Amino acid sequence: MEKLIITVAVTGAEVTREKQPNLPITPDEIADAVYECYLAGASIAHVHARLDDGTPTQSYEVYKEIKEKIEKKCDIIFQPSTGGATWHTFEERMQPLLTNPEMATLSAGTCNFGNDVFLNPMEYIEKFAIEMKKRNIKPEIEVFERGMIETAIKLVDKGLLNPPLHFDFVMGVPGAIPGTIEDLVYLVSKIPPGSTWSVAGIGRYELPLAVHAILMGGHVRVGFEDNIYYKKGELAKSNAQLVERIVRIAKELGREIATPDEARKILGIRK
Ligand code: KMH
Ligand code: ZN
Repeated sequence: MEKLIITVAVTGAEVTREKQPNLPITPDEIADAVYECYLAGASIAHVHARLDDGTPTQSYEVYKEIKEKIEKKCDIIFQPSTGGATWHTFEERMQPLLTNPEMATLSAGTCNFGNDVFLNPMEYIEKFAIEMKKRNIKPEIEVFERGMIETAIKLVDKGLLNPPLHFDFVMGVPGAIPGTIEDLVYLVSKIPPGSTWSVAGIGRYELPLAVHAILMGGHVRVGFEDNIYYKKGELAKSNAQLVERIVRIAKELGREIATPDEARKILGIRK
């Protein structure tokens, strides 16, 4: 089996310090948390920027600062979010692409997101894909519902995405696809041959889905964006603690961990 790519989603746009006191917020805190996760075995950093007061921002300047601070510490793959928070405008969501990252997220459809709506009409998806193609940024296609896989395939037909595609199944968001193993197996069965995939289970779904992904030959995303607990009733001490657990389990199950350069090779990213 391919080596395991571990993505860490250190901050997200929804979690607060009140809920998770160790949430990294400032560019320095985010870069330090990412570096700790890199040392633990993560090869991709999925990043959401925040203002110093914790408000999610899609500001080019803040993303650039975070990117530069991470690059000074290690060669982890920087993957900013084009999803932002549900209330960010399309124009704001575009801004992280201006930093020319190696990768970025591309959400492939609209869904309910708790009490909010995560809005991704075709026009947005196509414009993000065009911009990523222009800048040679590898899209990670975020799938919150099964139909989003079909949308990605349509973009391949239109020449806006180049296969092999890389999918991330975000499972267990209230209002979107549940975080069950059956749903994961179903999604994996529907992606084009030759694609790569990872799973980001939300909350209590994070660990069981990650373990199944390791066994199925997929890849794994963990971190405070998706889950703030180590186990029921016990907050995680850090993002790195969640990465370290995945590394231990993967090794026990016979999956070696990919370095950032090995992840680049698996995903077809040219540095
Ligand atoms: N915060 C969510 C509304 C992404 O990063 O691309 C969207 C999200 C997806 O987190
Ligand atoms: Zn995100």
